[in-house]
Amino acid sequence: MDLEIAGIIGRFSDAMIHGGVSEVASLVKAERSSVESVTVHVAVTGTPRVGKSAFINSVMGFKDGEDGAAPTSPTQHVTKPAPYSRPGSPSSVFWELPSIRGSNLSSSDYLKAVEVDKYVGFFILSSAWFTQEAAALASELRQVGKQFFFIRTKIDLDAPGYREKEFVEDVLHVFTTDYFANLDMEYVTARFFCVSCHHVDRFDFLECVQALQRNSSPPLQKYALLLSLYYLANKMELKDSMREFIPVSAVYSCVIDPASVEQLPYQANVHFLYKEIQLYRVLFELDHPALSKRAKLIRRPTFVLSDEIQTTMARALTEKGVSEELLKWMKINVPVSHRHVKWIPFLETLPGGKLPGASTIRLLDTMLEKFMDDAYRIQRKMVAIRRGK
Ligand SMILES: Nc1nc2c(ncn2[C@@H]2O[C@H](COP(=O)(O)OP(=O)(O)OP(=O)(O)O)[C@@H](O)[C@H]2O)c(=O)[nH]1
Ligand SMILES: [Mg+2]
Repeated sequence: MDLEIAGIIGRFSDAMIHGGVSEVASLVKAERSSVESVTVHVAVTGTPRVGKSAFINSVMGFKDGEDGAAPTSPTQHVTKPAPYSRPGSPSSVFWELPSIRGSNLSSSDYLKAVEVDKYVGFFILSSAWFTQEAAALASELRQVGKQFFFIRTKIDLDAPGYREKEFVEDVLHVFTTDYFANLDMEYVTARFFCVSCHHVDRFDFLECVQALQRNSSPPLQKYALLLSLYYLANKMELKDSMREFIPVSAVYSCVIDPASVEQLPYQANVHFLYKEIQLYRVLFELDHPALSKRAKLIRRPTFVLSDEIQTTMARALTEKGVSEELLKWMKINVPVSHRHVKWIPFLETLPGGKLPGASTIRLLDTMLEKFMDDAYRIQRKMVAIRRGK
């Protein structure tokens, strides 16, 4: 699926005209599996021992030495790109690239050797000042149209004034002393972040991953990055990206194995909707494993966070609850949001008219909105506890 909404609606409408509901059913399955099969590749490079492996491990949530983690001992640096992904979540792969120092390759030959086209973006790491090699690489990346970020690592060790202008200019000094025609200080500073791989929740760690997610294109790659690294994502951006898919899920519920539901005047695939809402709950970290992991970070029992959840479906999700919500949205009959209005003409062609699709869209849209509010309440609670309130 290319996420070009007009294109998707066009394909659905054509399928309905030429093959009816069964053709729409095959298409909706194909569109979903094409989304699920997207893999996004991200490159992590820099000079030796700057923390490339540790950075990847922190993004993936690996502990040092854990199965699948990138090795961080001095004897184990990579000589060719090495891929890492989270078990069960292969849609984003972070590659540790060989050091940019000592290869005797020009920047463009280095990028050719590591297959630059494969990656959606590059993180260029340094644990001190950025060097000539890093700047030349960035210059080349800009020329070939790849996004990149400068990451100053190990900030926990020695940078009390890391947000100060003097510090930033010192670390990025090479850009002012050497001539990089397509990289001025303003451009470079906008892509500069300070991280500690031992503190994912401090300094700029979240910001640098979110910048990658926000600036990735095409939209399908952005969507895959947001979903696979949901625990680092900006929740508003995650929600906005997922909202685009809601009508496709509503169509799925209407045409793939729909069944009768008590009191509902149309058939729906309640089990599918239940799984969909369960996924929302995981992505907004409202499920029990996520809550208890976060509660441990603030040294509190899990209920301190779960008590912040106000949405019934986030607290206790059941298929019966999904059926009741569907019934509720069918009765209320509120129009779909502005964003989804374009789908109405197509939904009207489905069995039972627009009501089944439209009320399912409203249900899923409301769940996303409410789950995000719950996620923010939990976030605020954690901040308050950390501040000792
Ligand atoms: N304090 C601190 N130490 C770090 C940080 N990142 C990495 N390290 C340490 O720095 C050392 C090198 O980290 P690696 O992740 O192996 O660095 P690398 O760039 O992959 O190294 P090579 O692959 O050998 O070039 C390890 O001992 C890490 O534990 C950080 O943000 N803070
Ligand atoms: Mg390494």
